[in-house]
Amino acid sequence: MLYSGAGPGGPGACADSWITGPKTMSMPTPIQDRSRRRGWRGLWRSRDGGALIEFAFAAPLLVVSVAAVIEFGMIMFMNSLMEGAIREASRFGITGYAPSGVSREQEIANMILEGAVGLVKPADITISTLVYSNFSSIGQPEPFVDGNGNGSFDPGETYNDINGNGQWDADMGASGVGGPGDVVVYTATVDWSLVTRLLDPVFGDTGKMTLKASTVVRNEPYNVPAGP
Ligand SMILES: [Ca+2]
Ligand SMILES: [Ca+2]
Repeated sequence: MLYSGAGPGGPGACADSWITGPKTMSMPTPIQDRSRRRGWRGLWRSRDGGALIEFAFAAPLLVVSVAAVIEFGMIMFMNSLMEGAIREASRFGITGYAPSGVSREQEIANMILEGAVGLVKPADITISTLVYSNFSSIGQPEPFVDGNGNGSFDPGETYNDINGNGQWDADMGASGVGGPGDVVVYTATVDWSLVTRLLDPVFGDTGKMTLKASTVVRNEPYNVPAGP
């Protein structure tokens, strides 16, 4: 027993009071404190191996978490860029204005590509525009006479070629950016390459995912002559 109340110091005295005389317990001196820290340090040293093993288990999770933050941050940033770019391009498109030497379609494509601020190669961006006469026609099939009554269009059945491309289409939208008063759907599809490739098991071995931004506008009646 290190401490006893039965020595000459009486109850509450320390064991070393047998040598130094009676005294009560007090705060450790700086020397005693350093000595204790060395002891604790030795104890910690003995646990270094355990800490390394714990870190070895935690490190992959930490790296994947950081990669996920980077990937989702970049995806959200890219989505935001493309939505802004396509809104800007559509606002230009509704005016009917075409700069000298550049078609409206090319100018709209240029604006969307510039909106990507070089984060995506032009080859990885697909821009499409579909033109409709009104909003309710968006995504609707061209009307047809269902001769065999099976509920779907079959070759040989009569149809109304709304978009004038010489064939029946499940979506009657026409190509181009439309004329005055037309409804136009702008869509930009980005073949986005992941930055770290650490999340390939989630997104697929190609390390790519598809991002899409879309907007619908009606063109201004820009060919209508101004009134008196
Ligand atoms: Ca049919
Ligand atoms: Ca057609």
